[in-house]
Amino acid sequence: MRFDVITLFPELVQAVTGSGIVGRAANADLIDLHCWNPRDYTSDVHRTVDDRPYGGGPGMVMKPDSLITTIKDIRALNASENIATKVIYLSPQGKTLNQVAVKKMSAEQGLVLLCGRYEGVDERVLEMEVDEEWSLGDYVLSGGELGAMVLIDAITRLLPDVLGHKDSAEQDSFSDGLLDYPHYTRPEVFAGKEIPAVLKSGNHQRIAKWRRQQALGRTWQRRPELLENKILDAEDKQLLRDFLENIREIEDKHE
Ligand code: 9D3
Repeated sequence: MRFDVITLFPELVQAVTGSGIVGRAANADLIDLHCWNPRDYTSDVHRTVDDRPYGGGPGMVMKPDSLITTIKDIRALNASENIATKVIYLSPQGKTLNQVAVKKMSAEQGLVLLCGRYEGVDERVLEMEVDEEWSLGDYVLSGGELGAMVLIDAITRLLPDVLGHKDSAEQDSFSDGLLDYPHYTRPEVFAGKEIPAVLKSGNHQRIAKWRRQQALGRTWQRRPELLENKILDAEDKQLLRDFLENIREIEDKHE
């Protein structure tokens, strides 16, 4: 998969390939990350990429000309290599990113990730060249670079051959819309706290059921909206009922 990132801070974005799973994927040529600095597409001596907003107000806006030229250059290069291209703008006005959207993006051949700085990008660039607009969530960042890095990370780990099949992306809790179950490792007793006995039972069916029950119960407690559109089979329903009955017993004991 090819990522072309348009950014005033290429060294920041390149850091995503510096370590971990994305680093390994880049070294194995499973992904190809290129950064494009719109400053290199300016023609004035000051290499100006921003200007004051029409209508007044605070802050600056990214000028359209160098951004359009950059995108056209990327499109031409991708076309010459028969790479289909989708252009994504990271912005607070976009839909909030989720795993379903990430999964769809992972099927693309090439993604152009446009990162804004200042107050954002001249709206005509979005009308002319942008296919999708995505946000990380409802809080204020200083630019789109972290969004691009988040996308590169989340997409890369879904690509064929990036993860070993053992901890494959299929096993991720979010791929079936539930939160994860709790994890434990040695020592068996830490600060006086024991691990759940079932995890030492050696009964893999019981362990799998317990984990499923924990995933269902924690999702119900912490992110109930995730269960709203989810169809639970009879076994899941019973596991959740038992989980809820259990916490009620524990709550009663504390009264
Ligand atoms: C304080 C500036 N705000 C005025 C009301 C608007 C604003 C402009 C530009 C807020 C943030 C930004 C820069 N943010 C991004 O480019 C961005 C972002 C974000 O801020 N939050 C969540 N996801 C994203 S993706 C890109």
